[in-house]
Amino acid sequence: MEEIPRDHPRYVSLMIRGRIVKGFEEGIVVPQGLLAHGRGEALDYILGEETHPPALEATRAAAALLLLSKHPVISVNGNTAALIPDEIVKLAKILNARIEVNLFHRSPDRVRKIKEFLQSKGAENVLGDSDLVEIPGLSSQRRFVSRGGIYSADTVLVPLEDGDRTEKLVALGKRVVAIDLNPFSRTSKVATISIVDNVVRAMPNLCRAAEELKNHTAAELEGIFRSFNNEENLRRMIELILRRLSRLSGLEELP
Ligand code: PTJ
Repeated sequence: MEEIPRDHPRYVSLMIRGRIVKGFEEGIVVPQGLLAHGRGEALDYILGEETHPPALEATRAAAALLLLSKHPVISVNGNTAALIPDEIVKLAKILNARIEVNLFHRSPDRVRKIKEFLQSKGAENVLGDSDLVEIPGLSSQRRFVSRGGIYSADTVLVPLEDGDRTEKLVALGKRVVAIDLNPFSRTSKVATISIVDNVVRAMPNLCRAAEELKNHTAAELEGIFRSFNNEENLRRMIELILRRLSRLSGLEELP
């Protein structure tokens, strides 16, 4: 990978871009994943490439919900495998959660590559390549899920998702935690908890929150989860974006 000067004003963003490109070269990320990443970058630019208080609150509520869950599953696609493999493995260990490779542009070869890549980072028992069943009513390739994984999960973490599946998972009675920089997306709107943040910041934060809340009682965790309102949280993120846009554009500050 080409060297990025440390003093470059966009050093972090370029390093992250490098991870996606490397993932693409290794057959983990699809070309469409590069486009999705660019969309994410544009939204993150508006957010100032930092985590905002509503996202941190959503992260804490998500940690509480995941700790309360009996059968949590972390769903992994090409982009998230390339961007945050260590955090996926770490969070799975903290939560005692399963990891499942679930792809929109599914091919047996990519599932295998992503599985092997996660195993090289210390993941155990990565699901997604056998004992598959179909999510009813879902036409995309994401419908193929593992019977012992997403299919029987009570809560599914979907970092960076494409919308169609979240609705179906919620309709099946599952709780969904989404990490998506787009607060207007269908995923963000229908998820139980949406963390509007970049996965590269949200996942380390989620690991920290889960570590911190791990020894809380179920009643305390319930309290944290129940006091969270996804619609209200998304509204605050959208207001924050509007304020930032008016400031960035030099227009009069919105009320
Ligand atoms: O690996 P596959 O085959 O499962 O395919 C993965 C992609 C990402 C190509 C697929 O899921 C897809 O097409 O996704 P979409 O519909 O482009 O949606 C991706 C969403 O993630 C968009 O709302 C982006 O704004 C958002 N996003 C992109 N990068 C990040 C992000 N959200 C959080 N952190 C990011 N780094």
